[in-house]
Amino acid sequence: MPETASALQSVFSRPLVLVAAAVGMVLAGTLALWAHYGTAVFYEPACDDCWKRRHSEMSARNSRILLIAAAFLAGLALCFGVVLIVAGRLSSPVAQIAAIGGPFKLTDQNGKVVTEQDLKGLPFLVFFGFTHCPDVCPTTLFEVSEVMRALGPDAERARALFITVDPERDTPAVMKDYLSSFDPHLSGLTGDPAEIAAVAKAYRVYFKKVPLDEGGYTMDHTAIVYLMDKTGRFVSPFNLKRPIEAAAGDLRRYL
Ligand SMILES: [Cu+2]
Repeated sequence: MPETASALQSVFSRPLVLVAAAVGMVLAGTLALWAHYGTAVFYEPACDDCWKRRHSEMSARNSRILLIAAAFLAGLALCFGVVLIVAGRLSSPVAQIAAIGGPFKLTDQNGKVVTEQDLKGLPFLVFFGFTHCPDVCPTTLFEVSEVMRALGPDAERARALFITVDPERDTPAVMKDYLSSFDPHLSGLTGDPAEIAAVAKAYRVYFKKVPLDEGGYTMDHTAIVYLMDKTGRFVSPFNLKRPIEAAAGDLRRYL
């Protein structure tokens, strides 16, 4: 529910939506005015008989009120239609984010094959990176380790995945050595280039090999930590820039 509320909030905080709403309201008002003045001419009473005239004025007024109401409602409906269409188009990246994740088959730091089936029933964090990363990856893995540590015994019911985007260098043995400095609940996953490309695509992670002037290469990569629930569905990006206890509490909610 908080996700829905914040999604709505983000949609209605967009200037385009507000403009659409304003245009819709002006349109509604214009239609109502048109109904009031524009149609008056059709009901000009033919005045030869008093009773008849009074009767026709009454029905004309009723019709006009109905028309004004109808026009106003039509304008309002149009306004909301426009808002919904605009909001739908703007929030489609949210829908795309919701499609993050999916099946994968990779190898962990102990040489064991891991698939999404092994994570059924466990909420997990996913982070893509590489062991040669100078700062972002080690910092993130350190923070993830702190979160897992803060979970205490509950960490057994959660997982954290570190998936390499550099399978060429990050063999299971290299991953094992690298992860020995972090929390043991972290799984370091690698695979062949096709498997890595597939899992990165499923998680909408960008990565690219960048040659270095001094020789060798580094990797450019998306550095978002994803929170997935126990059914493997994407929940939200996981914010590590907050007190560890708060981050751990957030993960604990999905246990
Ligand atoms: Cu990195």
